[in-house]
Amino acid sequence: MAVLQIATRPFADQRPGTSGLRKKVKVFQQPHYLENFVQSIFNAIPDRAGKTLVLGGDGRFYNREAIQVILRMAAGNGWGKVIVGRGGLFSTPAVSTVIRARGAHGGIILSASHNAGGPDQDFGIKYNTANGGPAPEQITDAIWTASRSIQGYQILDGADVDIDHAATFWLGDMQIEVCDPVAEYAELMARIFDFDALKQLMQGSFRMRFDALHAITGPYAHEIFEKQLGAPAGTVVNGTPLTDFGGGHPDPNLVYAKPLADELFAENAPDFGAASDGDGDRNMILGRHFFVTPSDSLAVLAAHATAIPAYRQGLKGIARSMPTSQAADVVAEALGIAHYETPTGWKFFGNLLDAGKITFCGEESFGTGSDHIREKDGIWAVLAWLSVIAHTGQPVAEIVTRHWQRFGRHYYTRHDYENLPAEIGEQIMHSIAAQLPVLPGQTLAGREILIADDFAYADPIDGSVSAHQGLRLLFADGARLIFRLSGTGTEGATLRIYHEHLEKDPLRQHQDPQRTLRDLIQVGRNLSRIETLTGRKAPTVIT
Ligand code: VG1
Ligand code: CO
Repeated sequence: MAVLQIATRPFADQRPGTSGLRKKVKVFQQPHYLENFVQSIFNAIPDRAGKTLVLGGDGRFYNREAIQVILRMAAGNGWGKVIVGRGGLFSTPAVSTVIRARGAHGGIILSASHNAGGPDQDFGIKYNTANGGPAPEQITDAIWTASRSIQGYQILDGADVDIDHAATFWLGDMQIEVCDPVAEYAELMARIFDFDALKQLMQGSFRMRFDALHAITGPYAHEIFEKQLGAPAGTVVNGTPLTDFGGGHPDPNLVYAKPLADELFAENAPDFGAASDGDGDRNMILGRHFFVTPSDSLAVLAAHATAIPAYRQGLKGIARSMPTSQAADVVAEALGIAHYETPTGWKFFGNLLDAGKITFCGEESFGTGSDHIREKDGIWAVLAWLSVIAHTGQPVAEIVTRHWQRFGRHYYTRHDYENLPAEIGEQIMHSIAAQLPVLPGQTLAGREILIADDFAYADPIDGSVSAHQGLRLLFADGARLIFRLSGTGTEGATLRIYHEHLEKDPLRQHQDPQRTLRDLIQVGRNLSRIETLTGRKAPTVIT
């Protein structure tokens, strides 16, 4: 089979964001668009010859077509072998697992995560390196640079291959292994957790519901929760991946996973509810009549980590992204272990995990994970919670309430203003940035501002510096107010405003966060001038 050299021209908009390149499907369907980006990835990995690549996606619209193109391009670019999930499917955590287990050189994940799917919705592509984690900024920058000067790409001249049956075969000089996307991941989970203890929990009166939101975690959840742990059939709902996720947003929060939330807040609710996102790396945890914020979830899991066999020796350290609440820091201090604050995006945890500085890490955006792989991991978080429940014998609400009594409650909320005109988003950030020098010392809503800055991160392992990672106001009483623009959207700009306030008094730990934080919320609205500039009276999404 011949390798074709196809001439092309650069597209100006192939800069990877917080997590890969995300665009409308229609953008990816332009002639050469997908090929240009894939070739740019390959060009940024000059030592790929003869190496193994892992490939799969969350099953969204355009997944299957893209897989075939990437297989032919991998064969045309000298890769030795591609391991592809059956049906072209792999969750993000499973790709990370397989890269590590097989010693692969890297992986390509096709997903726009929690963004909607379908012909008029979003598609995405991200590259993970040999440690199983998202490519660090040096590599995403190299991909972007390559995309701006690309003149051609190499692709094998051939027909589509069968990706629907587990088998190993050749495509030109490259081997393709079509494998079960679930098996290796499920084996890893069984090594981390005490499946016998979890089976016992499922055999009692405990009832759980897992909503896969018609996205990738369905097959993983059916296998692990129902088949291996023995939860009754029907525990997993919306468990078949659909190309358009059933028309919804596969985003596990109270807004987009409303049916699950409604069920958990109804009379006779199950004991436990959880959901994951499009590509399976996010998680939402609910108890009966109780929502666990992702920031609290990280802190609670850290406090109870030794209940899980893989972490019985204790944690080395904990990291959280900057906008995530400081709840995990308090636990780290109590445990006498280090804690780190990184920019938003899982790629910034990679070096800390590889260097053995941290065991757990998390983000406020429903992301929790550990050093078992190099991605956040939705199913892992659910198994971790089930382990804590099995170990303590307490309901979710009690576990969290006791945690607050001991460590204080970090009231937390994020307000998103989606789909703003891009210039307005920039204008808001610039004008807040311009005020930063004069804010320290001022008192807003009765709180004194200690520090106001533009967050920059110096990676403690490789010394690389990432600037402009969010504008922060740190108050004397420990409260924080943070402004960022999203790096994952495909339309306009999304302004995220993060609010946090620590309450140590147990008698005041049971209020509505929107009420407790309303003064900070008002300061955020005033400083951003969101209403004046956009007319928006309320955020699009509150989490
Ligand atoms: C968002 C979240 C961030 C997360 C990223 C990818 O990014 O805020 O915490 O790492 O999505 O998650 P942004 O730039 O839009 O705020 V996923 O599940 O899309 O891989
Ligand atoms: Co995701």
